[in-house]
Amino acid sequence: MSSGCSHRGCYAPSMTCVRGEVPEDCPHFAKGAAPDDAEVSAKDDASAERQLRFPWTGNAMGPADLPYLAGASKLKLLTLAGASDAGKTSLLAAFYLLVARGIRPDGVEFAGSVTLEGWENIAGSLRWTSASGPTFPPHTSTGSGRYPGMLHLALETPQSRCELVAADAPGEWFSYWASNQASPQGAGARWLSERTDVFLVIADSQALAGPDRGQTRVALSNLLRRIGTEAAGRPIALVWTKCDVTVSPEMEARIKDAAQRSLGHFREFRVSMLPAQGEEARNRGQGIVELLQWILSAKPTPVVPEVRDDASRALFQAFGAFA
Ligand SMILES: Nc1nc2c(ncn2[C@@H]2O[C@H](COP(=O)(O)OP(=O)(O)O)[C@@H](O)[C@H]2O)c(=O)[nH]1
Ligand SMILES: [Mg+2]
Repeated sequence: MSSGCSHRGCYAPSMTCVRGEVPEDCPHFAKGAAPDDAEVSAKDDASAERQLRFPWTGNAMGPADLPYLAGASKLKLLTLAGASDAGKTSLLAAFYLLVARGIRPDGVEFAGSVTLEGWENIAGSLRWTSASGPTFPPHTSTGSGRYPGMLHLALETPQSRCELVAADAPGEWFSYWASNQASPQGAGARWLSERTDVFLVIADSQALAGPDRGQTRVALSNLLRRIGTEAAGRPIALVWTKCDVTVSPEMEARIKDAAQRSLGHFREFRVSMLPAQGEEARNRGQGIVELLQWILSAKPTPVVPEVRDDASRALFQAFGAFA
């Protein structure tokens, strides 16, 4: 999203003006446009002076765009936390493709999206056909951004409407954040962790079965520990991606044990873009609809305050109650 406006947080003319003005009438917009551009566009736009603009572009959203959706209803922000190449973008693309093709949890209906172009960008290359398996999306690069691209999907469920916003963040952010909460390179992961409603921690079966499995296990354990300290009762699922690849029972037990110690309460899912062995349908993968169903219904659990048998603290609390 390039900005032609000098006002902070305003992305006019690609989106509506944050001050509610027609951009051409806004002093910030005039200041923001480079003189050459301004002259050229003045000539070019002479006929189509005032275009119709929307508060969204269709592509992935940034944080500045969230208030537009948040104003309409309660958002559910979903974070896929996992290493690079763990299968995060493929999983998101799979949600979109299945919903678009009517393969959805019972009673759930597609109710719109303001980021259809963003979904198409990641899903275009997952190209599932009934005859052949998937090809995969391009790598999500770290770039210089501090904020993730977010994709929106409105779903009507039997209980209520859910405005799901999924963050497709680069895996590198989570690696930095897992080893150092204050890491500048992990700022994007920190931003997400502060705001997210549902965490998916991604366990890459292929990496956990491969030659670098030891390193992958340590990185995943660090990530589980970090999320465990930050989650504060928010729902978490441990998602084994690429479950078409078999992980050794010892490795699986060690990861589950790490998750148990770090997270306490969590759900577990297995997903793959490939069909289960012997299954005919090659265009729906495995476990994806079940995971989406859980995401839609997941709710935070109230955190019970730690009871400490500490006399001086009790005295302070008693004093606080009177003060
Ligand atoms: N075998 C297998 N490989 C997968 C699956 N999903 C993704 N991959 C592979 O993992 C690579 C990285 O996937 P991607 O979704 O880009 O990972 P991200 O970096 O976490 O977003 C892809 O290019 C595929 O080769 C799966 O379900 N099964
Ligand atoms: Mg990616």
